[in-house]
Amino acid sequence: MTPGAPLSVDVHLSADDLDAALEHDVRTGLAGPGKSIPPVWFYDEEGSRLFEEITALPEYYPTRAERRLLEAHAHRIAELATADTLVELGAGACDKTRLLLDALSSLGNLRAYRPFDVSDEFLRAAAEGLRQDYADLPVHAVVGDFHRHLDRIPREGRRLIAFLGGTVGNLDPGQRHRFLFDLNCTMAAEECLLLGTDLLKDPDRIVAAYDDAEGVTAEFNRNVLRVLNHRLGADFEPDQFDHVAHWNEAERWIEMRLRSRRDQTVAIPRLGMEVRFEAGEDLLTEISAKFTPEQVATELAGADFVVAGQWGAEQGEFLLTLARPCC
Ligand code: AVJ
Repeated sequence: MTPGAPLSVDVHLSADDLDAALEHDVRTGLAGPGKSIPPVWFYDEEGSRLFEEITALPEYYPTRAERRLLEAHAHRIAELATADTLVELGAGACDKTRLLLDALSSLGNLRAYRPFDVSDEFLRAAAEGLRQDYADLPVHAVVGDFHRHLDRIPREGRRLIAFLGGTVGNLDPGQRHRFLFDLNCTMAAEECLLLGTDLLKDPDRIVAAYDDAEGVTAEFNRNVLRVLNHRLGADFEPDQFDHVAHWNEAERWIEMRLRSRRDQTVAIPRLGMEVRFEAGEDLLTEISAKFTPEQVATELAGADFVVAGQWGAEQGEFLLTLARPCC
């Protein structure tokens, strides 16, 4: 451990809580027809590594587009937010975090960084990485699930809460409303939310981003089956499922699916379950919604936020929106 400013980790989600959540998701998602599993289970060590690989693919534009927007506008965002604490929900992308930390610290305001994530190990690694360059910055990590523990994030300081990467698009409209509204309830009037969302564009480009030529996304998708094998003793054969990236035009979201190549039965002994798949039957593993700038503003307004700034609408690739609670 490097000496320097304090590092603390508050754990609101134990290994047992995670096991219980996985069990619940598998029982409700795999029992009947219309099978699905929430995307949070993609991200074991291998899944996180595959996601990092995805972000470097030529087809996967969102990460680069968001980084360019932060490079161009982080300073302005920091001026508008005048925050002394950066809270990051889903602390994945350290290089993007650094752009925000640098902008806040160049204004002389920065006092603390609070990454929030479901993975304890991941948070510790990210915090350690940052300490090389921000030796004096106190890091207070919080381990939790953003459907349940938003209210456990300490309210200390004047916070900028960043939710980047377009991850809010993995929630359906009802879940998004609830998430934004719950978040709003934890915020002081002068605090800001910085939200990253992928923009609606040519469906061919969107589909390519989720079905790359090298097949990295296909491996990322199948990896969720390996996670179920490791954690629940299931006997999924990942190569008996095809990767599908389907553009749902009506809902304006990408659906990632795993399509059974044949009739097969998968045993999940730890849950006493046997799951039957017919040939061609799909398991829905992720939705990733694409937005217009107006829609983002409308959804934020529906959760009692007002927009203080939007960046990226002209380029049409990706959007950053800064918002404040309105009352
Ligand atoms: C980081 C969750 C936003 O939805 O684009 C990448 C995850 N899935 N390729 C996304 C992902 C397939 C990504 N998020």
